[in-house]
Amino acid sequence: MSMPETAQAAATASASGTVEAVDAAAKTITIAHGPVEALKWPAMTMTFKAPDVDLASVKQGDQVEFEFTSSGMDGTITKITHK
Ligand SMILES: [Cu+2]
Repeated sequence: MSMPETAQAAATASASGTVEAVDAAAKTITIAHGPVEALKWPAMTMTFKAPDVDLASVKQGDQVEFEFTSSGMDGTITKITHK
């Protein structure tokens, strides 16, 4: 199955890292993540939007793997699982 690539502004990538903070009110998760080769990102700590994630399922210190879409340095997590 192939997805049409028309109008696909956002890139999808996956990464793993450690949860540094969860903000349930803002619906964001801050993660210290490893390098993301697909996007040529170095390892860093950044805050991702997570509007569709069950934030009760993650907490500070969790080791996670996650998928996200990015538009520049603006990332939105679409899926997150514990390692
Ligand atoms: Cu980053």
